[in-house]
Amino acid sequence: TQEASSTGDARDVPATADVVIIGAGFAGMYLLHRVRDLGLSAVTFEQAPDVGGTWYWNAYPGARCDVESLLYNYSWDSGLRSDYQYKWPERFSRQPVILEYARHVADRFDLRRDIHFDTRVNRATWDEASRHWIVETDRGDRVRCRFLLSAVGCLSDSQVPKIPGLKTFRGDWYHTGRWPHRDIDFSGRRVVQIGTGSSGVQAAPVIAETAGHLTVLQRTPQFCIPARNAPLTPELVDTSLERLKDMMIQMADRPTVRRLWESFATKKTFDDSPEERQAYFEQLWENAAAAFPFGYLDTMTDPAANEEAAEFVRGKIRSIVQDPATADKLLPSYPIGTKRQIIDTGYYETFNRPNVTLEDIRTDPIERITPDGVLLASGKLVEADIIVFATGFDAMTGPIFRLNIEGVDGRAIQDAWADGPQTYLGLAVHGFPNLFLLTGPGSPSVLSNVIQSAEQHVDWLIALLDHLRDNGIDRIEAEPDAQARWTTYCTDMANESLWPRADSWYMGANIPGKPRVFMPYIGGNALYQEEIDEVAEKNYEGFQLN
Ligand code: N01
Repeated sequence: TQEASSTGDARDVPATADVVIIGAGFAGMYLLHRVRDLGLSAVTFEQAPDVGGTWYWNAYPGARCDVESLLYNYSWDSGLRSDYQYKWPERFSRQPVILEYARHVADRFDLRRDIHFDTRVNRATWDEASRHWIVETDRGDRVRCRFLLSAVGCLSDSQVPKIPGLKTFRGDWYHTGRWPHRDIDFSGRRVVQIGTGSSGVQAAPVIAETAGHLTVLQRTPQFCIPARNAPLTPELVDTSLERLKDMMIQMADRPTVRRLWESFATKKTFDDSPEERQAYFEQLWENAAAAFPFGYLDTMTDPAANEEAAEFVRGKIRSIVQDPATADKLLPSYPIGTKRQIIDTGYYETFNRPNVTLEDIRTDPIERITPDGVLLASGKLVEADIIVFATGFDAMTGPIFRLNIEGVDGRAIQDAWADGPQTYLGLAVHGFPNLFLLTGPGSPSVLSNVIQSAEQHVDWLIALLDHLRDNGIDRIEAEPDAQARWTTYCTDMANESLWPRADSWYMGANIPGKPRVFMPYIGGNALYQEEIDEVAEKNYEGFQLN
């Protein structure tokens, strides 16, 4: 029995609930399902008009997943998984296909009745006296809850860079992470695309197919490995399932694995002769997709080994791109694998098209946007009818800060994290009792199959909520020492690798003024599972419960 919200609208948002969940992407949907099973009342707020999270917003041309379809879906319901097994049309699913799957799940498990769409949480305040969170939304809702569970994702705060003059632009502009759900007609139009991360690398080849002219403005060249996407015939599904099952067993059977990259490789780069290495890199180029930088044990730790892999890919770029000056501009110099590894379909080939131009804005930066296009520092005006911003996100912390969370003594999470995110297990934050972050900083999230990471977090959290209820505990908070140890552990682990050496969004380097801290946990899901299980087994060691 729930009283009606005093300030809410006619949408019937309850004024109290055991749990408020923020976000109805893959983490939020599973969480809602499990919370309900536990018999707790839940209110879910979702800023989009539909479920799906990132797969709702990133509807740009060419958007698709870089994890294989047969793995990029929920594993918690065997019926759901087997029903879908033969339905995935391609090895790597397109955005609309994944969104359709999310919708199917919402309907199949009747999730929508507890989700309030088109509603953004814009404030959450801890009330110590009652041990409740008070959650407020942009629609005037106000809900008191015992537990606040954030499932806002890591890449949901899209960033349009502050380039002077955008308001004067006469054409249309779009950000890949907030793409409209309607067809954008590029035919015959002059398109300027800013940004060459995963989104830009996927969008450019598709936009180029119909655009009159596409100019790609590139700040940092990227290493891309062919995705080798293919239609999933029933035969291919069967062989892929066997292959993926073997891979999982192999990974689970290696108890010495302590780091993500050790899951995939068995030998070091210089164990092989140059000829063997070349042959092995060729094999990885054909088959490894996003696992390319994990082909050898030391690619992510030894600069000389990394350079071997990097130079192999640079050789491929030189051989694919016909114009040597353009090929030269496309050659990356950061250690391969230290930015999110991109897998592509025809990205480098796109620059062989007569209607595509590449501009290096590292040497000739953007000065401003004019009514007619993008003006570069050299005085060159790149004329545009449409500008596509593929400029990424304020990753991991951005979506959490937008919630305006105030913990004990009214302290804002932005202040607590002024020097970078600090968490215990990537799940909890000292000073913010009864708040849990799914797939956030300090957890494997963006360095894993994130659906699997979300399930891992949900399962652990549900067991915790059950334990708290059984033991009559209504307040749980990470201890400061445990949080400091976890944060140092994550940083030290990252520093064993080359990851922190790139200017990546993992490091906060894409956002001016953001602290440079490596945010994800690099140990991989298997090690992480052991660690969070151990904490639970030791009666939630590192947490204060009362
Ligand atoms: O964003 P990004 P994204 N002026 O930050 C450039 C996931 N994802 O949306 O590298 C000019 O990677 C920026 O340049 P630089 C995936 O985890 C997955 O592409 O900072 N340029 C870069 O080129 C991915 O990593 C999938 O120098 C500016 C680009 O914009 C993450 O989302 C698909 C600029 C941004 O690249 C983010 O990818 C899509 C400025 N002011 C996304 N600011 C798949 O599953 C930024 N840039 C396949």
